[in-house]
Parts: sequence; structure tokens; C-alpha cells
Amino acid sequence: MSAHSPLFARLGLSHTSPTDQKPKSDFFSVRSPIDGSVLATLPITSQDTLSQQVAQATETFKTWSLVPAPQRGELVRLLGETLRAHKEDLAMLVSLEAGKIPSEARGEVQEMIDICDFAVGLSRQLYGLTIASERPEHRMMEQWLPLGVVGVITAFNFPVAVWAWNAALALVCGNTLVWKPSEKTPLTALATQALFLKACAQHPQAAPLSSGLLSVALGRADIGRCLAEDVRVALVSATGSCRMGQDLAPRVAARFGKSLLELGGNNAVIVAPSADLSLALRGIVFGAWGTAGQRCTTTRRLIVHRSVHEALVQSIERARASLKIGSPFEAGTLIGPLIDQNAFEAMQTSLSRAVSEGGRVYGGRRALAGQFPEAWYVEPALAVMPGQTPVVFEETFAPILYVMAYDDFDSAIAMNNAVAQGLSSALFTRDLQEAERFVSASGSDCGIANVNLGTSGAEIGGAFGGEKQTGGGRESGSDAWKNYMRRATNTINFGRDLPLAQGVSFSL
Ligand code: UN1
Repeated sequence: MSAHSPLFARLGLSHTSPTDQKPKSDFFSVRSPIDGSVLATLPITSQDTLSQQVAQATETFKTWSLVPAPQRGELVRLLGETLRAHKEDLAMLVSLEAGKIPSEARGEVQEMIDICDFAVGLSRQLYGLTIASERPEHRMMEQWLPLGVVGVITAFNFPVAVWAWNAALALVCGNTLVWKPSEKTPLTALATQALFLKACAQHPQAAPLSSGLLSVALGRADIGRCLAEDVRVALVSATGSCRMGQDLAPRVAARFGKSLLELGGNNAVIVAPSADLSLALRGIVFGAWGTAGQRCTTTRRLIVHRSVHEALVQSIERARASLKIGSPFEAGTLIGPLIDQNAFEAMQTSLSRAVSEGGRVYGGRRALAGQFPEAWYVEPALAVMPGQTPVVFEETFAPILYVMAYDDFDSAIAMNNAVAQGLSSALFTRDLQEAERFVSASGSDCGIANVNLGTSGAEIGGAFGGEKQTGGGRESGSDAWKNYMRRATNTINFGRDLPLAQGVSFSL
């Protein structure tokens, strides 16, 4: 009986049992990054079981895709209601398993609820076009039809929200799901699945289909590869590192499957001379060090006009040194733990490289090792760089902010765009021309470009994703739903002749 048993039971996780014994080869342990304690020991899904899950999802798709879309939306409405009722508990589990502070964990569950609301409305708005035909007595139209089985691969840092962006849309679009969560955060996935089953139980058409509508496959990269290679999986939506995308995307492409990739970011904030510096400070501090620097939208680079560089660096450093590092459950904590030792080591490597490339580094040391010997807390790091040296081009998934100076706005935009990733970007300015330029064709090349706010914390209503090595996918709002449907162009002849397009004639 663990301290978390009542929480686990409320979330439908009573079957998971923590143990301190070394797991058998087909089991793995789930540890809380808060103190390194074992939360549960879970079985790894075998490739045979995964194949059966995909088979069941394929079979279920035949029925679910024929349920009218607004009735599919009703299931997502029930899911949203179930999430509302369990928001506190699920957020608590997100904190325990991913190490987020409670307000961010609640924010993550709120994103799930928001996308459910969005998808419910969408279920009555899966609009196609009618198109004027060049032939008499013909009508052309475009329809969006259900796609098939959607494989969703999610990362530890947003263990449930990213699934919800995909699932809420995929379900109203008539698809079924197989979910491979990060092996670091499987409990939040199992809890979400249990909440999903609760919602299904209240829906007459979904209830008998529930196990085929969503299954969860637990394990490491090989599970993701199987999903990527399985020809029955119509779309693979994967969130994670660029390296993971480089491994998966060619496997999906080799069988002409569709993929939706949300990969790394190396997001910059530009601070212009006219900027409101207190606004910028707030945006930069949360963007760089909130979530312990473990968001794909984290601010990793700061490009500051030389005239305000020194003053801004000083106020950022003062703010940095005052941030509270600690257990997410301690009041006032902003910086929770890194996910694991590997993350800590990667951070140390990048910081030593920054120093050897001429950087001046503040912070970055291990923290609270006495209190939490098996967890990995760090001081957030500020690295004042002589320019964009090689280490600055890499995404290290940790709280490191590299700062560089710029002299003219063109070169600031060029620096913003110089990296391989293209997810998020932001500009702080009061200059209208700079603001417009930044969001124009000759401005930021990222999928997200903000003015006078930070790089992270995107709302679900917009399409989320980025260009270049970020993978090009768009999830969540706007018309991202089109990724989860197939497009059919239909022409209907209601006349008595068969005129050919392009004026072609033939006689029979
Ligand atoms: C991620 O880190 O993978 O924009 C997603 C944000 C959040 C989502 C981040 N809404 O920061």
C-alpha cells in the first residue's frame, strides 16, 4: 500500500503496484522525478499485443467511422466532463509523474478540457467545399471522411495534454486510437485511459467499442517503431526530439503512411530597444525556466539589442537567483526537478561547452542533492554568450538560457532563423514596424511568432507546431483537424450527357 494508493484508486489505477524490487525483464519501474521513489511497476506491451491492439482499432474503426460526427462529438463532450470532474486528481498525478508544479499540472489538464470543448463544436463543422464544375449539370464537392487508426506517441513533458489534442480531434473525425506514452509517464496515460472508459460507458454507441477506440501500449522506442511501420496505422502523430522524428518519419514514409510531427524547438526571444523591459523580463523568466526548461516551447535563446543588453542581463540574473527550486508541492516553487539523471548530465555537458565557447555561465549546478539524493534538481542557468556559438544551435531539454547581443533588427531576425528548428519565437517591441516585420514573410520562420509575450504557453485554439526540424506538423486548433481525415473530391453528373472535362471529345 503506497502513500498514493487513494489517488491511484480514484483515477482507476488500483491494479498498479509499486515495488522496490528490480523489475523483471518484461516489466519496468516508473519513478517520480520529485524524489526518485518508485510509483509503480508495469508490464511492457509485447509486439504481439500491440499488433492485436492495432487489429482491434482497425475493426472498431469500421463501426465508429459510421457513427454521425455530432454523436462522436458527444463522446468527446463526456470526456471533457469526466476530465473536469477529475481535474485535481489527474493534475496531482501529472505533478507526481512529470514533476510539474501544481498550477502547471492543472493548466495541462485544462488544455485537455479546452480541446474537448473545441472538438465538440467541431463535430458539427467538419465542412467541405462545393466547387463550380466546368461541365454542365455537374456538381463538384470536397468531403472530409474518417481516416483510420491513429497512432499517438507522446513525450514525458506534456504527458496528457498532447494526447488530448490528438485524441479529441481524431475521435470526432471518426478514427480510433493506439497510444504509446513516454515510458517515463505511463501512469498518467493509464489514468487518462480509465477516464476515457468512464466517458465511453455513458455513450450508447461508444460503450461496446471502448477498448477498440483507445488502447495504450507501454514500452520504449521499439513500440513506437512498430506503430510507425504498421501499414494499418493511417496516421502516426509523434511528439518528441528531432532524433526521434528522424528515426520514425522515414519508417512511416516508407509505407506511404501519414505522419504528424511535433519535434524539437530552439526558441528565441528578441528584445528590441523600445521594449517594455518589465513585460519582457516576466515573459523571458517563465519561458526559459518554467517547467524546468522542459517544454518544446521553452525559451532557449535571448537576442537582445546591445543598448539594453547589460541592463536586461542584470535584471534577468537577479530574477534567476531568486527563483525557488524544490519539490513541486512546496509553496512558491517555480522550478521542479528534471525528469532524470540523463537530463541533468546533458545540461552539464551543454554548460561546459558554453564555457569553452566563451560563455559566462550563472547557475546550472545540482540543487537539493542532500534532501533528494535520487532526484535531479538544478539551478536554472543563464549563459551570456559572445554570439551564437555551436552549443546554442542545439536544443538541450533543461533550463538553460543563452543570451546574445544584436545591433540591427535584420541581424536579430537572421539569428532567430539561423537554427535548424522552427517551433516558437517572440519579439518584445513597441515599434509597430518591427512587430509587423517579425510576423511577416521576411520575419520569423517559426510556426509560432508572438509579439510582446513569451514563446511558451500556446492556447489550444491556434494550430500548434513548427517548421524545419520541428517536423512541420500542426496539432490542436484552427484546421489541424484536417490531418485526421481523408479528403475526397466528388463529381456528380445529374444530366443525360457525359461531357468530358478540358473539352475533350470522343465518339463511340
Ligand atoms: C510541448 O512542450 O510539447 O505552448 C507542448 C505550450 C504548451 C504546449 C507545449 N501549450 O507551451
